[in-house]
Amino acid sequence: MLLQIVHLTHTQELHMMQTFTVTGMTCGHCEKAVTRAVKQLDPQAEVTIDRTANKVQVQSSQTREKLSQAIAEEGYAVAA
Ligand SMILES: [Cu+2]
Repeated sequence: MLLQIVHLTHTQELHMMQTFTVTGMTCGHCEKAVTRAVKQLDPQAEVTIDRTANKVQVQSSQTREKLSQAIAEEGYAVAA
């Protein structure tokens, strides 16, 4: 029973959707750069970007800190 619960939690973690507010994305190339940065960290990640709203949605098993850092290293400001 306990093992089942642990497994379920792990599965949910793998599919965790995280939303970031990212500023500085001015065109399609920026979207590609952010997507590439996330996928370098996690090739399995699903990235959805709404540039006009400064929203980046990432479905990934990586931690919020690592994803945020990857986007910031690409040269875009990530709100806390
Ligand atoms: Cu651009």
